Amino acid sequence: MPKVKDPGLADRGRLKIEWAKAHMPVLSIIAERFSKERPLEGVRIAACLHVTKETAVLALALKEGGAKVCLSASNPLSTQDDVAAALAEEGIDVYAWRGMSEDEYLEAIESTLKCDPHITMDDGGDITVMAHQKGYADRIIGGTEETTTGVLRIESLAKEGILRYPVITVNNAETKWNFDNVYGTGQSTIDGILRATNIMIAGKWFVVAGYGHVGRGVAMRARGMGAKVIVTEVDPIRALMAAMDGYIVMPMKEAAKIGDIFVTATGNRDVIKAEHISLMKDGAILANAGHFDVEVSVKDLELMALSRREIRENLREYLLPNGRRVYLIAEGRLVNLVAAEGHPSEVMDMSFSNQALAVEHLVKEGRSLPPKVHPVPRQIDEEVARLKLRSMGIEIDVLTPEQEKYLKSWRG
Ligand code: 9W4
Repeated sequence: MPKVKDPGLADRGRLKIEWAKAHMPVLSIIAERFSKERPLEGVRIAACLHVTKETAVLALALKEGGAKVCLSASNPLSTQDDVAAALAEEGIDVYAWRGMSEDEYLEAIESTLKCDPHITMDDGGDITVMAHQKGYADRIIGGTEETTTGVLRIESLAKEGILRYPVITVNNAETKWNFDNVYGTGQSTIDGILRATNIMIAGKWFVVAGYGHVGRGVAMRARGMGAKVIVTEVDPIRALMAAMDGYIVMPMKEAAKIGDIFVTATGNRDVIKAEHISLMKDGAILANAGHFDVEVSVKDLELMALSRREIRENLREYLLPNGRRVYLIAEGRLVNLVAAEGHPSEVMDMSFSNQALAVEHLVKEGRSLPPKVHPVPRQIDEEVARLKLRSMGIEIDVLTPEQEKYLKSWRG
């Protein structure tokens, strides 16, 4: 029996799902093909994913393909209760509500394993690990994993020699991580800052700490909105790339004195701490788009501040001993998830299309794959890109036979 917060929210959830689907053309094409070909007829899938409108489009696509889908949340705080209610009405076995306890969270995952799945779909590794710990693994044909963290955990199962079924790492598909990190996080980080503050970006000094994929996306979008963008880095090669992309590069101790808005995207801790905060201008705004909540030292802010106030939702003011005020968005947690809605549907379209096609691949080939971590097959990755281009009305060239021959000759 599905378990959601309030079945009465289903109508609102259905509208959200409809809106997401309208912006997920690739997954829609796949769903249509699935409904004709029914490649997942009789397949039971236990999925542990963030219960969002985009995940709903994926779950319904799998159902169109003939699968029975059991779904639990992959974070106790990320469930959209209206979406969960709508999915329950659509015949998905959902066990998810926002604010569930840690015990309820684990019970929900186990409930989906009790559906006796052929396939697991994971976001963070929890269901894959539990399937192995609780003796469900032997009946499972294969699994997929959506994130870097999950891939690392599953690789460590493989290294210890205890992984019992093949897992496809959707995270490492080109059409997933390139687009998630740069364009998804880039846009949704700006979105989170705007929702939390409603400030104007144009003309501001915008400091981006870290010039990996996320930093690059954030810097690009901040510049596009008219900010003067400064990048800080510790890696000389990345710093050079930022400089040649036209950004101003300097150490955080210098940037701290200039910035109006600071976004961290380094994957490391204490990137902004007391020594920087004490240099900042009155009104400086801090946000984190990197890992967990460690990049901005909230501890330092709390220790330094004479007082603090909640100014708006997700915006806290700290009054410093020097009389200046600095503002922290979403307690230093991921600004794009807490203050906005994560990646836009158009970006999830690609990662979830990889998921759907990876499941189809596992159903066909999984029994002959060794119990290892496997990349998404290149044809699937390219198919997703091709369908996305087509949905955007973009055509590309194809190699002539002479060009193919020429390439082969010099490649040897
Ligand atoms: N969401 C999340 C996590 C924690 C959290 C304290 C109030 C990730 C990927 C996708 O992790 C996700 N904590 C919150 S809100 C919140 C939200 N708090 C903490 O105070 C609120 C998450 C994948 N994804 C997209 O990006 C878009 N559609 C998707 O499925 C979703 C959610």
